[in-house]
Amino acid sequence: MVLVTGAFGQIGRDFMPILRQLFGEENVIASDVAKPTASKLNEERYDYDNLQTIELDVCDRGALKDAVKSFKVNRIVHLATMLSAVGEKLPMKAHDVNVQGSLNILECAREIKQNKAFSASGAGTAKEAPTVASVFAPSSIAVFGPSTPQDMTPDDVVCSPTTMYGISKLHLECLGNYYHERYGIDFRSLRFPGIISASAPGGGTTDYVMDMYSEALKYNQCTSFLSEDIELPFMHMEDCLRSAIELLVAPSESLTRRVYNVTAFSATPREVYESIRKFIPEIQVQYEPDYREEIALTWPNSVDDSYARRDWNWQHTYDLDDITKDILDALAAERMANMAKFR
Ligand code: VAH
Repeated sequence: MVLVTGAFGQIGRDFMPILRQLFGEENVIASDVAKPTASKLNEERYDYDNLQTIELDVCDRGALKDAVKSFKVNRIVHLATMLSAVGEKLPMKAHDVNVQGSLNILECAREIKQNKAFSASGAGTAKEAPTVASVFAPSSIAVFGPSTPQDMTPDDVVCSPTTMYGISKLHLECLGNYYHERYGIDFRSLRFPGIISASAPGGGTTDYVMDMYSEALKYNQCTSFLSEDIELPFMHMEDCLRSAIELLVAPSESLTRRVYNVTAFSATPREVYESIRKFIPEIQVQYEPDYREEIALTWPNSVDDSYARRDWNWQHTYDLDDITKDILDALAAERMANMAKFR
């Protein structure tokens, strides 16, 4: 059984159908700190049927262990996290969820593996020992800090993050490597750039792009909370999910590391504006930097993901204009569907 934490978050909601297809609908259980209501599931058009869902707080190790045991979990996709901007507003909460939560997840993975070894030795009473646990948990380019080279930042470089989110993701990476080396846990992680998807819940610094798209469509004008020349790496949600699956199923012997940089392209708010203008020519833009600019300035302008492209043949497919067209079309279709509902 595959346990997904944060299943109703930005990545989780789009990842669930793919994981159910890969592992079998009956072998994936969706968990989140609060189950979405039926109306939210319907309203947000989650295309899941007969989905097993449980309410699970990753900060509650006892509840996690109970869930792992009762559902015979043998693989964990750990997506529960608090993003950068909200993490700077609530740093202690972000530490609980991102740091304590990740430790709890890896401890569960260690016990799964221990039980398997215990029952395989015949000494235990466990009848059906789960297979070897493996954990996929996203990291982020937020692990890099202002002292890291900001152009084509490599995988192996000094990471001195200056946000609670970045600190917690660096902790996840170090802990994942520790549990891999010491306990043999098959931990895999990707340092995601800004992920652009129509389902962005907000709370991220890179979500300025989604704000620009949705405002452009509604008002023919948009505002960026970052200055026009702040360059950051990005990828489309579909590239994000495909990279996660490709790493999840990559043969272990092809991997030269547990954590990989991945990206598709880099862009500035001005380039996002110019891309929108190709589809909405009359669009106007304002740049109103806020506290999130300080966060963005500590991150790379671009990252080098050549190890991912070499070890497991990573290739991105969406560039900026592809994303702009895809998201504007998706938002326009959503508006039409909502208008039809109220006719
Ligand atoms: C955030 N979308 O903005 C996330 C991401 C690189 C940024 O991790 O917090």
